[in-house]
Amino acid sequence: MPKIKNARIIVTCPGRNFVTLKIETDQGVYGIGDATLNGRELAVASYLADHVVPLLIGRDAHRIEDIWQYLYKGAYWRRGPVTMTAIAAVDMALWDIKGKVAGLPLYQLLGGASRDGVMVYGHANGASVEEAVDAALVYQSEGYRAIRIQAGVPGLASTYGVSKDRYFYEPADADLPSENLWSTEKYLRSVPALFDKAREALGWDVHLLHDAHHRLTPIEAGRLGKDLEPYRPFWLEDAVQAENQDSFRLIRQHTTTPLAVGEIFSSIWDARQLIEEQLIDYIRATVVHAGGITHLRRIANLADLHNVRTGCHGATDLSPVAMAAALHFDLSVPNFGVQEYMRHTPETDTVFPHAYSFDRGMMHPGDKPGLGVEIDEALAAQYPYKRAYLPVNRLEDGTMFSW
Ligand code: GCO
Ligand code: MG
Repeated sequence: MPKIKNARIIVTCPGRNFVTLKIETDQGVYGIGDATLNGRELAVASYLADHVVPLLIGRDAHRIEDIWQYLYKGAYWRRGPVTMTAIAAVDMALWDIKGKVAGLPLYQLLGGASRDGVMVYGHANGASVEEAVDAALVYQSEGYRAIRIQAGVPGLASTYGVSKDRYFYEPADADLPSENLWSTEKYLRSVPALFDKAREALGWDVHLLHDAHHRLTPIEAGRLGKDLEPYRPFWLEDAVQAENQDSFRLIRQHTTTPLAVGEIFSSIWDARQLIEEQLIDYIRATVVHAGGITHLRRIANLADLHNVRTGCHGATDLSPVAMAAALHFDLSVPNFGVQEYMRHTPETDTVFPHAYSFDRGMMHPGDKPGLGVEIDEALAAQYPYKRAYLPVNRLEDGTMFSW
């Protein structure tokens, strides 16, 4: 059995910050895991280096479930994004090792492929409806079958989901948080027009998605869902803050627009009521922020019992290591829905050479043993950590609001 000999944390910034855990064994085989928590990267790096790595040395790398339980229960302090991201990184690296030892790609260890490929959605954004629709047309011409569409809100200087680059959205853009302004009234007025124009230009054979980024009240979300029903959106994401899971009951009473939530969830407990009461249609928890493959499988299994499908988060702050793990998971899980995919910069892709591929809107993790992704450490060292925060958001009268 391979014993864990050493574990190291690699922090690099090839265009944006990433934290990677590398676990080495006495048999030469090693594994890597993503530990990136956008805007709070060094907290996870320290949690791993100071509190987790000493616990790993000498353990049998094949005992993935036992190590997961040891790190979760053994900390006494349970859940939370920092802890669960650190556990996720260990979990991913151990699955990588197991796959390499078995000589099999990870999806084979998870039960094999349940489908031929993984449908992904890309991000189309624009300062105006016209620009956003133009960007969506580009995605459609590249073969995307699902497109998230966000447009600037008339009367607001900046809008969530809209960046300088229409094909590349990177929100963690400043050394100190940039401040955005928000008006729910202006936003709610603008979205139906966006969907109207998008359907007119793109037709009905493409899935359209939209993200409200936790900014509405349940009744406002119900109204937006209802207004969008004629355009048959694939989902309305993060309509409200999800700390209070009861909120979704109210939204459900008013709309048949499918609901997605969970990119900031760190454990099954954040989603339990939402899933068991069938208050959502897609669970967006990710392999990196929700405790790794081991825990995400548990969430997906619960979801499967209640007709909830997966729609994992896959923004650029999830490194290619997390992206690879997500694709193995997506290919194998029975109740897969869709996977978010935002292309990384060429710098990021060269620091993390990977086997996964994109072809006309579908992705595949590739057939390399383990995760099928590497980190070029010499290159990573050339990109030192650079502090970067996500923006914050205020109402027009200055009230602090959800970003
Ligand atoms: C999405 C997300 C992202 C997040 C970002 C935070 O749906 O892709 O909302 O854009 O805001 O990943 O780190
Ligand atoms: Mg989102």
